[in-house]
Amino acid sequence: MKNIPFPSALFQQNRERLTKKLPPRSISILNSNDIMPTNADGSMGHIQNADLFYLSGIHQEESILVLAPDAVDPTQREILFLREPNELLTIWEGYKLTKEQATDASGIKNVKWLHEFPAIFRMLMCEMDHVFLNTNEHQRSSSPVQTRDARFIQECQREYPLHHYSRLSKLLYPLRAVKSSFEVDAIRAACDLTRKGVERVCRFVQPGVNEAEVEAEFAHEFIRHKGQFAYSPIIASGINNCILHYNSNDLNCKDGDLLLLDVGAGLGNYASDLTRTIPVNGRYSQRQRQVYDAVLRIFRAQVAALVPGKTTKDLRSECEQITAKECVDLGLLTMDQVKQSTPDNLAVKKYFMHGVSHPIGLDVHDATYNHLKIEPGWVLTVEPGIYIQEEGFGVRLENTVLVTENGQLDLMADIPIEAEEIESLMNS
Ligand SMILES: [Mn+2]
Repeated sequence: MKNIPFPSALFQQNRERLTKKLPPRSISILNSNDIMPTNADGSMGHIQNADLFYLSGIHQEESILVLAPDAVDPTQREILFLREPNELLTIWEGYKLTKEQATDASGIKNVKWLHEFPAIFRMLMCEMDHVFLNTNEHQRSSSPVQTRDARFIQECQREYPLHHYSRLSKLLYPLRAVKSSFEVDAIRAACDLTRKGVERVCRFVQPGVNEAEVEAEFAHEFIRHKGQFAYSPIIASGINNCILHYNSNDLNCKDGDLLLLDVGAGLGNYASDLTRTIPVNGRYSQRQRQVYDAVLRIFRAQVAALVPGKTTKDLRSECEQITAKECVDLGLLTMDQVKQSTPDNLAVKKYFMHGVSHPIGLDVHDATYNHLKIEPGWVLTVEPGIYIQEEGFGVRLENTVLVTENGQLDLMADIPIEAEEIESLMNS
């Protein structure tokens, strides 16, 4: 990932917001993500821990952030520990941050090298009572691999068993959900890059192109603007429309088929998330258009439904209700089937089986808890769909939307979504 600079004020502000929620004599410790190995001497690219980045703006591996707002020595209240650069490291791995650069990026004045961590940490632990440690609490996270934070939790609790331990995520996730103006601008820039990709692809697609070529068009547009895919793109033509997480992206697009594009650009550390379903030959068939317009109506209704006070679960059940009605109008379900639905056995799930909104920001599926209620400043996706296996196609539409005090701001409002707009772009 290419580093897009943010003002250090963003991270300073984030630390202040967290500090206000901490009880007296607290210490919080956050670790970088590991660089994951592949085979032989290979490794994957480094993806920074989003919580550490949120509080420091630091991209580098093996970094540790320590926050102890009540430390007796005022210089110890915010400390960043980094790998010490040396000539060998620079030759093999490239440039590592100097202390001055780390201060510029983070606003943290006290930057130390990693070898100084144990002694300073011990001193602070002896002063503090409450320890806040970082965990990944996304409900669908299922990695068997232990993170650096998880290893640290074990070491820390073994070394200091009588401290009072708490989960930092409980405090941090509600903060991360409410985006600052810096963050909204960053997400908006990612959305704008997604727009460039969509426009390019709509002009490119025609019968016979391969899904892989379509993916490459997006990649070209994203990478030349210093962005990347925010997540593995789904480029799914024909019946693959109905496979929710299809990502083999290697079939030829056939005349008469629909092509589902679930693709978002990431820029700096921020993500965007979009889905469009376009006709391979540039014109929707009558039936495709019927389904498309139904999904677009649901989309419009669900954007308007993004109001403070609701949970994403509330949004999902509202969406299920209106999707069920549209499925009746499309002849997919009968009124009786809809009426006989029970919460555990919704008829509409045959055609719409996923959630309609998730928060987005540093992560595509951003840090959240199900019980959190939407507040102004949240950025969420809106992504209804109708998937008709028996007719061999599905339609999903998705934009990234900001919730404001008095409504919603669709950050992708300028990306074509009406069927006619898509057709005219494809035929231009
Ligand atoms: Mn999404």
